[in-house]
Amino acid sequence: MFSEDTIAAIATPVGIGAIGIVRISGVRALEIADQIFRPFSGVSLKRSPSHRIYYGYIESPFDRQRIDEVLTTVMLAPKTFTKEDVVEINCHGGPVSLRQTLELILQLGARLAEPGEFTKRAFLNGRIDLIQAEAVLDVIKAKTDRASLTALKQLEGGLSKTIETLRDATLAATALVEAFIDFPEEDIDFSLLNQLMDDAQNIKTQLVSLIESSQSGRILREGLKTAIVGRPNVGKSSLLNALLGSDRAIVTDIPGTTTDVIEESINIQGFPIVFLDTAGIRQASNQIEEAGIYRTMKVMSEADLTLLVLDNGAQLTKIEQDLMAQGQNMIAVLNKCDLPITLDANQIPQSISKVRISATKGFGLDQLKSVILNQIIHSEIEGAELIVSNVRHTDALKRALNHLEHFILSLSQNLPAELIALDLREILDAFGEIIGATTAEDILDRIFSEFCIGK
Ligand SMILES: Nc1nc2c(ncn2[C@@H]2O[C@H](COP(=O)(O)OP(=O)(O)OP(=O)(O)O)[C@@H](O)[C@H]2O)c(=O)[nH]1
Ligand SMILES: [Mg+2]
Repeated sequence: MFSEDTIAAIATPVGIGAIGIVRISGVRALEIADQIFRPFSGVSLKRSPSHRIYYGYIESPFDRQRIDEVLTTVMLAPKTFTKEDVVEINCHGGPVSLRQTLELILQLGARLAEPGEFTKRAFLNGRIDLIQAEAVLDVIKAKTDRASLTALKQLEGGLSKTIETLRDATLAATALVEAFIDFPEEDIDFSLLNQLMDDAQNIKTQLVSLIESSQSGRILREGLKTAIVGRPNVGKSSLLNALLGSDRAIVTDIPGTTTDVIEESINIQGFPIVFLDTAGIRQASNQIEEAGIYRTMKVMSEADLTLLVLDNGAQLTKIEQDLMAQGQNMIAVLNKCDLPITLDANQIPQSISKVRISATKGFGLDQLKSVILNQIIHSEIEGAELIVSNVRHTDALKRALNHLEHFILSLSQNLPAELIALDLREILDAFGEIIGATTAEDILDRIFSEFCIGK
């Protein structure tokens, strides 16, 4: 792609920092920068070597007003992020000099970049594929070291390579099947059919393992949604506060203190865990409470994991037993273990893990954290090379798998080649969509609009 216009944006966050960067990309990047940059060396950027940093001033070409003392980096195409000419101006990190510098650049004919437009150009100019473009966003948004590492691996192209290989294998199979369409039945070589079946099974194995990795991938990306539920006053908010190590939620000895959902994240061994403290469940005594309990049930139904907090100093109630009966992915947290024990733990179903804690005294919390991790995170995530962490990718992979299974079935039933070729084309489309070879414009727009301006 060759883009006519030159784009510019402030690439660093709003606010005050040691430095702030204005980035320009496009054919006019150097010409525009030369009009506002007064280099100490006196040599214009156009005549200076690429991939170097130059010291000087930003000055308005209109009234000679000096705006900032800066370091300017020149990067000539094609060895740049966008594969276009790029100039980056490192200003002092105050909002005024950054804004004034950007305004001058825009007055001189650059256009303000849209969110993600630099990355979009990198993609459209073939420097990175769509998986890598999305990984750029994931690196930026990663909540923990581990999530960042997974995104970096995708940026390096690991997943891209795997999808490319699968796509090539499907392409080879398509060529074979299409040859069958052109040849009369008697000429068909049956060993080729067997070969086709083997190849399809191979692709399937890889697809299944990629799809399996996506559960852990989603957790790395978005965090494990963990609902904290239970009767009023059992210590749900105390537990949230203990896990966070701060007094985030209001705790009182009045039942019904929490009326809305409180969401906070912590990092357990590199996994972001999002805790949702909820209103206690009981027969509601007013509308606010009723609405709160309704939300609790909703949060629980959408969560990856539920911590059912129980009061160790009380008998199990009917509500709690009902919750345990329907609870999937549930951990029973027996709280207030610093007080005398009344609760009969044998009444808790075997299938539910039990952890004894005291939220206020702080014991049992480490054990709870490790039970949380064990419950959800499959061991294969440790050191796993490839993790699919993007819902868009997972959906396309699932679509490919459906068609592949249909293909395998059709092949085993000796259905006409024309028919089975259709499935292969759908699989090719799905792979193409993931890497961006056949992705519709509106999907691209949606992906890049999630970025911030300047990236
Ligand atoms: N002894 C003891 N008291 C606790 C413990 N955890 C919580 N409490 C007390 O139990 C009372 C209720 O605690 P909360 O954390 O507000 O309970 P909750 O489940 O959030 O209650 P609601 O928001 O009303 O549903 C407070 O007085 C806490 O100090 C514990 O481990 N041991
Ligand atoms: Mg509470």
